[in-house]
Amino acid sequence: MSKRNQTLGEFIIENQTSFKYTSGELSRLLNSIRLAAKVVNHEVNKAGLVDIIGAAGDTNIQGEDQQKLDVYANEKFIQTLTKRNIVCGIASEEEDDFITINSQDENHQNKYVVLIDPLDGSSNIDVNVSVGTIFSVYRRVTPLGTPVSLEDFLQKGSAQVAAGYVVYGTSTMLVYTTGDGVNGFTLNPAIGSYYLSHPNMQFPEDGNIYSVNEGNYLDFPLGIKKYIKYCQEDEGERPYTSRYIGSLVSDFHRNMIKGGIYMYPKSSKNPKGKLRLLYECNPMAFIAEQANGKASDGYTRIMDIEPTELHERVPFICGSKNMVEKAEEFMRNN
Ligand code: AHM
Ligand code: MG
Repeated sequence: MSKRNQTLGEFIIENQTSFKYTSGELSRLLNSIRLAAKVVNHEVNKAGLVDIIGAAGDTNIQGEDQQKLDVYANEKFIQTLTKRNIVCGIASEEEDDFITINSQDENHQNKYVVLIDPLDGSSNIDVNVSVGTIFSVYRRVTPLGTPVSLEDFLQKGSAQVAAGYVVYGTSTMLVYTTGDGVNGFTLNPAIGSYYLSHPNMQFPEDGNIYSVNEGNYLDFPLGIKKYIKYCQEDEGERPYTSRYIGSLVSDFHRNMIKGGIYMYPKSSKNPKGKLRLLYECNPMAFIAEQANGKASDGYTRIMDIEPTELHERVPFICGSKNMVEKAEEFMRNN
């Protein structure tokens, strides 16, 4: 049962028995994410103070400039997750290939794989706008005792056992699900503890916010164009409000609290969509569904898509159920 004034550590321990694989390992895994997020948070907050902002001069596999904090966050999450004998492999948006983890003595006995976008929306750092971390956890499908393999990572979103995000915003929050609802915890920076601040988070069924990069409008599929026009029509609750931060975690977080829809459709610039199925869309879809929302590529439930490669991209429509269904209706009919 969720209680206010409960720390994340207490909540994880109290709720670990409601998780269907009750070995305590998942709790330890969430604890390590909580710790790494605190370290990254500290660094993100210093971004304006120290000479850490700006590109590191490296380009990730997606051909995008990496920011220094991307590199830092990537290292911190990987280090923290590697040390604890829980995770057998990590795939990161910032790494070309997955990382195999095996300590000398445990002979590939770890059960979980983690997929992570260590610092999403990092182009916002230089201008002091919120960024986030997104993570997704699966049980491996290959036998214990063997090295982790690609198929352990290429699982459908519906097989996720946990997912969450951290938003480094006006306050820092960690929001996660283990398939039993969604809870949000706010970091008290003076003490360094996260407190349960948003128990049982739910998307309102309907909303009046739409979030999309309208600069790409001319390239959008007809169904999306017509849905955007529908959002702008003067009828009933409409026109809706347009809000786009350009930081998925922040746009999602606002929409979950206030009711809204986020869209990143395909366009000629991003013919398959921009967002990554494994690091961004699946974890957000799991959280959305656990919070009574919906996530789709316009036609198919995100979590039903069979992944074929680690860095795969998909169109993404996510948010309040009725709004996503309306957008899907426009996609089907156009
Ligand atoms: P990133 O992982 O390189 O940071 O890209 C993902 C981000 C999302 O957070 C955000 O919603 C989207 O890219 C914004 O893209 P655009 O600037 O094309 O609107
Ligand atoms: Mg990202």
